[in-house]
Amino acid sequence: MTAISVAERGSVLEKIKAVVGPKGWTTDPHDIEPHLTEPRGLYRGATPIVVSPASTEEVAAVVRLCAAARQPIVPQGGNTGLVGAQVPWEDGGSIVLSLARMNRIRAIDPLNYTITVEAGIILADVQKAAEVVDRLFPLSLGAEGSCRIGGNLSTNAGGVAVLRYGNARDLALGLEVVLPDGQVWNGLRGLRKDNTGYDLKQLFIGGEGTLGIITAAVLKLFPRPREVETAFIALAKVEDVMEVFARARAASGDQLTAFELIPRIGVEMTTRHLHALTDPIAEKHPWYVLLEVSSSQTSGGLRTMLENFLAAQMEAGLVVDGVIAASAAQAAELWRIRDGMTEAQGYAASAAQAAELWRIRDGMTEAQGYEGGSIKHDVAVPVSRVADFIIEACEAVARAIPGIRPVPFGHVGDGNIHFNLSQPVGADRATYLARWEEMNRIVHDIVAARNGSISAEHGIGRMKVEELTHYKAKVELDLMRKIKTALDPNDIMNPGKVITIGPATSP
Ligand code: FAD
Ligand code: 2HG
Ligand code: ZN
Repeated sequence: MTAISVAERGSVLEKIKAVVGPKGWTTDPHDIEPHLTEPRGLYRGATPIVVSPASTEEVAAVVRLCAAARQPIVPQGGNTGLVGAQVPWEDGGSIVLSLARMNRIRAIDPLNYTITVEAGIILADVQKAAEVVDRLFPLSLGAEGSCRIGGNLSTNAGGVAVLRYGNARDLALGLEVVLPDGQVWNGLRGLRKDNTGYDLKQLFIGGEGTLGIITAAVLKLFPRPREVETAFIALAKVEDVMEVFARARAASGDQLTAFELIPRIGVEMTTRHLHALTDPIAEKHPWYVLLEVSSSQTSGGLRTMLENFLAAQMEAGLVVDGVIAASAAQAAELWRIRDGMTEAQGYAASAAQAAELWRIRDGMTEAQGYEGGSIKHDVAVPVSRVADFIIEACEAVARAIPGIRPVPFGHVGDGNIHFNLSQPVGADRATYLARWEEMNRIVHDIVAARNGSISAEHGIGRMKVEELTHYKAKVELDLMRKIKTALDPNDIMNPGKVITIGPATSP
């Protein structure tokens, strides 16, 4: 990491404190702690200070000071990222810049179907604000109560409605960004059409804080759905899952909003660990899909369409059982199973629990850590290859570690499989997790053979930096490095994450 002397650091920290005022910084170890760990207990960093500016001007002033002193910065939103990108390095050389205090709605324009928000607003609060003006902000994911828009954009978050509305990249019309030299780029345009040169906002979306700090965004809104129908269906074979998906798309027109795969082991894990959750279908089946259709019209035909569709699939032998939610409350219960998948596999639900997870990490037993160690893969393959990927990858990992428990789940309608691998029952967690890279290679090779992606929606962070260099073409890596070097020549923005630009910057 860029060298900076102790005296220089002390001086820059004092200047930063003066810029943001007493409410805008903390060096208290207790207050800093939640910013250092990530909730699976995989990484724990260090920092001398967490800075929380209250305005774009304050962010810019902080960045200018850091640029002058070559002081590395780690931008942080809700700290729910799953690849360690938001966690500072262990050497304590970076400051954490939290956007949490920048959580205002700057404007809402129902006629233009847009909302302009500061980067620190929590995703669920954007959804609620849209609802108030009878609009929908469709980005939706399990962490929506704590992740923040700047983090969603910086990771190009996906979630459960990509099928219908696209990912974060598709939902942003304009950005305001503080660049690594402290200049502010005001690109807050609410335009659907704007071909005035390179689409610069796309560099920062998915940039994981390595190219600049997003301080505000203009986001797209949509008509509110008037009818929503949710079904939980059971299937015998994963090949049938994808056949049902193709048929559901055709049968529902453009009304399929979500198509989420859950394996039997996922239902067992969530019902075992999440409070008051029960199996929605009495019989056990190998695969389930949580399927949602929605319409902004109120013709009342959606439920009949879904019932007829499922009856036809049962007749065809593809769907073996299923329930359609009778109320919004029942639908929410079904979604709790889906959204609880991450927690049940060992993700702490709160900062306090995360800290505890870290403390007990090495000696963790199955009971303490829900299902014990979980080796993660967030991969994408063409939708037509989802089933054969799952079958081949399950066989391959079982050959390597007998008793391993694959938990393939998620947004298969987008070709995105969270191919997570829970440790064999009774295995030692640390010994199991030590095989992370070996498992990654097995799974990612199978993905690469299908022209897939080793990170569908969570990003690269620090977890997949090496893996990226293994699978991306040199020409693509070189382009990424050129962009990083052009925008951030001193490598102060989240250094060492996503792409490294030289030995001097490799932590
Ligand atoms: P953080 O974790 O704080 O940061 C993530 C990255 O963005 C870091 O690189 C950070 O430096 C950078 N960053 C944050 N704010 C800014 C900013 N203002 N400017 C520049 N850089 C910034 N992800 C999905 O895509 N789909 C899912 O379905 C999904 N489900 C999840 C479910 C659970 C239970 C959990 C815990 C996580 C899930 N995630 C999912 C991952 C995570 O929620 C997303 O990546 C989210 O978008 C991160 O937002 P955050 O505010 O927590 O960002
Ligand atoms: C989800 O879809 C998230 O629930 C998290 O992307 C996936 O836990 C995971 O690996
Ligand atoms: Zn996901």
